[in-house]
Amino acid sequence: MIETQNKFIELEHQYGAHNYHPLPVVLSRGEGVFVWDTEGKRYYDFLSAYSAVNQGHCHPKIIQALNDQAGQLTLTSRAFYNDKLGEYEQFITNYFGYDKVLPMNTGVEAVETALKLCRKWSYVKKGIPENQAQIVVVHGNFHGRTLGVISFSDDDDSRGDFGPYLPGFKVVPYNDMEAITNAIAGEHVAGVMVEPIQGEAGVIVPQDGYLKAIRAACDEHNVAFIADEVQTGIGRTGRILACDHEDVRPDILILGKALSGGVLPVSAVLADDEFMMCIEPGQHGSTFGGNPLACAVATAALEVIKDEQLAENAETLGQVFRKRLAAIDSDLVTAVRGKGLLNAIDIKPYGDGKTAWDVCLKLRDSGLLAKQTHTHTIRFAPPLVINGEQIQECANIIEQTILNLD
Ligand code: IF1
Repeated sequence: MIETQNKFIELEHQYGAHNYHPLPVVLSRGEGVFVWDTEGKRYYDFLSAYSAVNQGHCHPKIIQALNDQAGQLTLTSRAFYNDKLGEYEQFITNYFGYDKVLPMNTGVEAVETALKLCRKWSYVKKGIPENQAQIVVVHGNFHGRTLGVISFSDDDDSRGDFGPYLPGFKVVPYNDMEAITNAIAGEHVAGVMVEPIQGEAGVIVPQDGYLKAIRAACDEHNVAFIADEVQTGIGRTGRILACDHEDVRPDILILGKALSGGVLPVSAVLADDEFMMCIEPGQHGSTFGGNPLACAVATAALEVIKDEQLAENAETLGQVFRKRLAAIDSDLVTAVRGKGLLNAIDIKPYGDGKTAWDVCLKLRDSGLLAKQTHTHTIRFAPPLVINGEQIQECANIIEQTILNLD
C-alpha cells in the first residue's frame, strides 16, 4: 500500500524541481476541512494550502461556479471586453470598499502590481523625482518569490544567490512603531508595505496600534499604505481583513489565495482612483488577469465567506483553539500566538535533536496535517468552515501528540 505513495513521491523526485521538501503524505481528495491520501486515510488539513482554502476544500458553491463558467468562456484576454469582468469588478470593489480593482493571478503578481502602482503614483501624483522612490518594508517579510520581491527579503533561503537585486526599498524592524514611522518620514518615500500579521515569519502578531501608527504616519507624510493581505485576508484572522482589527484602511490592498477558495490562482489589487488612475492603457497587464473563470470563481468564493460567516467563525474558534494550545501541559511548547484561525506554536527541540518537523510527522500519523516554518514553529491554519466539535478534536490530537513526544 505504501509503495503506491512512494511511486508518486519518486515521480516528483525524478521529474520535478526540488524546490520543496514536502511532508511524506500523498493526497488525492479534499472536502471541507478534510483531505484523504491515496490509501484512503483521512486527515484534518491544518495548513489550508497556506490559507488558500479558507472556504474548505472543493466548496460546492465555488466548484459549481467553476463548472458553470468553464463550459461557457474561460479566457478572452483583456484585448476584448467580456460579460463577467465588469460585474466582478463592481462586486469586489463594493465588497472591500474601494473605487477600483486591478485583477491579477498569483499573490506575488499582485504584490508586484501594488509596488508598481505605488511607484507610479509617487512620480505622477506625489512628485518624487524619477527613479528615486523608496518603499519601506519590514524585517521578516514574505511577499512572494519574484526577483523584485525577494530583493527586499532578509531570508537567506528566499534571497540567496539570486542577485543582483532591485533597489528602492528600506527594511526596518517589524512591530517597531518608532522605526517604521521614522522611515515613513524619510526622503522620497512612496509607500510602506507590511503583512498585518507576518505569516511565513511564524505568525508574528504586531502590538495593538501598530497598523494605526503606520496609517497615521502615512497620512502625515502623504505615503501610500500597502497591506499585503494575501494570507491574512478573506476571513483568516477573524475579520474580513486583518486590518479591520484596528479599523485601518490601507491605500492599496493586496489579496490572493482564498480569493478563489483554492480553486485556481486569483489575486487582486484594490485602490481608490487617486492611485489606480495613475496606470494608463498599456502600462500594466496580464494574460489571465481578470479572466471570466476567475471572476466567476472569486465571486462565489467571496460570497461564501459572508454567507457562511466564516470570519466570525474564525474569531470564535480561534479563541477556543488558542486557549486549548496554551493549556497543553508541556515545557516543549514555548509560545502560542495568532489571531482568528491563523495560529502557531513554538516547539523546543526534543529527544536527539528532533524539531517541529518531527512533530508534524507525528501529527500526520494522528490524522492532522500541519507544516513547520523556520525549524521551531508549527503554523495551524484549518479551513474556516471547521466547527466547534472538530476544533476540539484537533486540539486533542495536538495535545496528545505533544504530550507523547519521545
Ligand atoms: C511558497 C506562507 C510563504 C504570502 C504573502 C504574498 C505571497 C504569499 C503574505 C505570494 C505566499 C505562500 C507561498 C509559498 C508558501 C506560502 C508562504 F506564508 F503562506 F506560508 F512562503 F511564506 N504575500 N505565500 O504568504 O503569493 O505568489 O505564492 O500566490 O512560496 O513557498 P503567491
